[in-house]
This record gives sequence, structure tokens and C-alpha cells, in this order.
Amino acid sequence: MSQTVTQTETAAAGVERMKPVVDQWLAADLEESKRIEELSSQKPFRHRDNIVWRNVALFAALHTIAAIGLYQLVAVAQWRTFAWCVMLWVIGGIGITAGPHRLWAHKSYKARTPLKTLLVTMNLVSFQNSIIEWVRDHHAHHKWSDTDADPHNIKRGFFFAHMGWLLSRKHPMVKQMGKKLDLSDLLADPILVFQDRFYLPLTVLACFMVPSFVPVYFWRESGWVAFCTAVAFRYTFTLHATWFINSAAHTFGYRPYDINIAPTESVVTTLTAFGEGGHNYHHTFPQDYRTSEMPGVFNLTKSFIDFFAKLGWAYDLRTVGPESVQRQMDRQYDQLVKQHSGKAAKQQQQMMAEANAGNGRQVA
Ligand code: ST9
Ligand code: ZN
Ligand code: ZN
Repeated sequence: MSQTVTQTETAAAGVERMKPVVDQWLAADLEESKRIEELSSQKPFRHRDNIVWRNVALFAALHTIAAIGLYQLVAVAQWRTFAWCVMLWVIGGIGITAGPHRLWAHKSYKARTPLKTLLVTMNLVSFQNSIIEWVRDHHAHHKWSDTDADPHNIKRGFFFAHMGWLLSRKHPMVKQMGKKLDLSDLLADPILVFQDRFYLPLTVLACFMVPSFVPVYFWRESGWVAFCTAVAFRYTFTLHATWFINSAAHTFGYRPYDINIAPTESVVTTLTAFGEGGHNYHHTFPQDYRTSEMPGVFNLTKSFIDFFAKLGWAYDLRTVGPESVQRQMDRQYDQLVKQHSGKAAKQQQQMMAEANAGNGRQVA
């Protein structure tokens, strides 16, 4: 069963940022964000003074071994090991996108217990903190986007949003505001609580041990090659594919759905992150299970959810109606005309026309 959410709209507030008029799950909390910015300006926090050297050393070691793994993948490893790395990237990646992201953080569809169990298991392959922790940080990212309460605030720079935020203590505002988040549904889910409780041993098994063991046992790959390729390189690659959504997809690309926010439409990151790069769309319509509507770009996570919807394991898939999307895009154009001279507005109109045509919508 799928559900179309047509009432999702934002109202133009002059040339200021747009304000959601209908309550949407995980919509940006603009008033609170403004307050956070005011408070932050009074009490500066320097991430550079709060570096966690243990994490710097661990990530440096991981990247060094990953570089050896990349060389081995090209020059030494068996083709089966290469295929195994791709498989792990897909399993672990979907374990993030369809799991903590689209299901638990955004509630953009519902899943029955077998699918939840599958996703929790797949999620362990990519070692990105427990689902409860991941979702908590992601709630903060959407609600207070691009402020100090956003764990990977892009205003602190590309590197900070990419991986710097994992190398330093969190801004006090992240913890202070994060306490206000209602995580009761996650804490009431026994599968998530189990994963959180035994997270470290489970993820060491799924992300490190099984991936190194399989190539050695089944096709006699060398243990060192298996570790460097299927663990270090594949894990590092998956991390960067994810982190680029926070950095590149908050910097480069166009903004047809909301011109006032940092997130962009980023085709390259959508390919490496299984349909997650339509980030301007996603921050504008966070409850849509597709997370983007990029024409002609394969959204593997959407196909995965659709497949399980056919099996009956996923249901209540939420999308945003095309007329709501269209109205939102038209407002961007009007706003752009007010803000800029003809050329920029024309360029934006062209991009919107392309997006509309690709999605079979009437161009206004
Ligand atoms: C990783 C995660 O990589 C990546 C997430 C990316 C998200 C991307 C989203 C984009 C869209 C989706 C696209 C998916 C694409 C996938 C494609 C795949 C191909 N609220 O943490 P501590 C509290 S993980 C409320 O120690 P420090 C906390 O509860 C990589 N409270 O903070 C605790 O309280 P208490 C592997 C919060 O000391 C206290 O604060 N993992 C919040 O500042 C202290 O918590 C790592 O590398 C909050 N939001 O340290 C681990 N946050 O004391 C790295 C915290 O009461 N992490 N609190 O228990 C760390 O080492 C540390 O967390 C730290 C900060 C150093 C970063
Ligand atoms: Zn999201
Ligand atoms: Zn984002």
C-alpha cells in the first residue's frame, strides 16, 4: 500500500527562508534554528581545540590500510574478492539507506519484523554507530540543519561536515538540543535496543570478521588481501559515500526545490549512495520514501523498498504528490526573480524545466 502526501507545502515568507505550514515529520525547525544561531554567536566553540586524537589515529590507520586494499583490488586480488567487496558495499549501504535513514529516521514507510531484522543485520556490515545513535544525530541534522545543533553543520566547512565531526568533540549545542529529541519509539523497539546494547561485538563480527573470513575460506584468498580489500577499503569507501552526502550534497549542485537551504541535487553522490543524492528534494520533502525524484538516475534503495512492498514486508510507503512538488518549485522561481536579476532566474527556470520534464510534470 502506498500513501501520497499531497498537503506538504511550504509558504513563501517574502524573500526569507520558507516556513513549513503543515507539520511534516522531521521538517526543519526554523524558529529554533534561528535561536540556536543567536546563542552560538554569543559563545564561540572551536572544534580544533577539541580534537579527539584517538579517532584521528584510528581513521589514519584505516585509510592507510584502505590504500593498500585499493592497490590489491586492482593488482592482486581475485575477481571473486572484488565481487565480494561490491556485494558488501551494497548490503551495508542499503543497511543504512533503507534502514536507519528512510525507515527509522524518516518513518517514510513501515516494515514488518522480518524486514526490520534483515535491515538491522545489514546495517551492522557498515559500522556507522548503532541505529539509535545514527537516527538521533540525523534527527538533529534535519531539524536544526546548518546550525551548531546539527552534528555535521556544513557552515563549519566541507571537511568538518564530511568527517571532521567524527574527529572532534561534538558542539555542546548538539548535546543540549539533542536531549529534546523524542526517541521513545526507537527505545521501545526491542530489535533496535538489542542492536544498540551489543553493538560493538556485533558490528566487529559483521563489518570485520565475516568479510575477511569468507574470501579466505571459500576461494582461498590470502588473509591479508581479504582484510585490506573487503574490510579496510570497502568500509572506507562506504564511509566516504555516506559522508559525501553531508559534504558534497550540501555544497555542489542545484537547488530546485528550496533555494534557501544548503542541500543540493547531486547526481554523483546519488550513484555511490544508492539514491540518496537528491538532497535538496530530501530536505524539502523529508517524509518521501524515495528521498529524491531524479529522472533517469537509478535509486536502488527505492527499488529495494518497492520489492519488499510487493512481498508485503514493507507497507505505507509515503510519497509527495506531484502537484505539491510543482507548487513548491514554482515558488522557488518567483523568489529567485525577486532576489536576482534575469540571468540567474533563467538558469534556475531551465533546471526546473528539465527536472519537471524528466518527471512527466507540466511546466508552469
Ligand atoms: C559514521 C556515521 O560514519 C555517518 C553518519 C552520516 C549521516 C549521513 C546522513 C546523510 C543521509 C543518508 C545517506 C546515507 C548514504 C549511505 C550510502 C552508503 C553507500 N543528541 O558521542 P559522544 C550525548 S560513524 C543528544 O561521546 P563527544 C551522548 O548521548 C563511523 N545527545 O560525544 C553522550 O551522553 P551520555 C564510525 C547526544 O564526547 C554524550 O553526548 N564511528 C548527541 O563529543 C557524549 O557523546 C565512529 O567513528 C545528540 N545528537 O564525542 C565513532 N550526540 O554521556 C565516532 C551526543 O549521557 N564517534 N550526545 O551517554 C565518536 O568517537 C564520538 O561520538 C565523537 C564525539 C568523538 C565524534
Ligand atoms: Zn534524511
Ligand atoms: Zn543533509
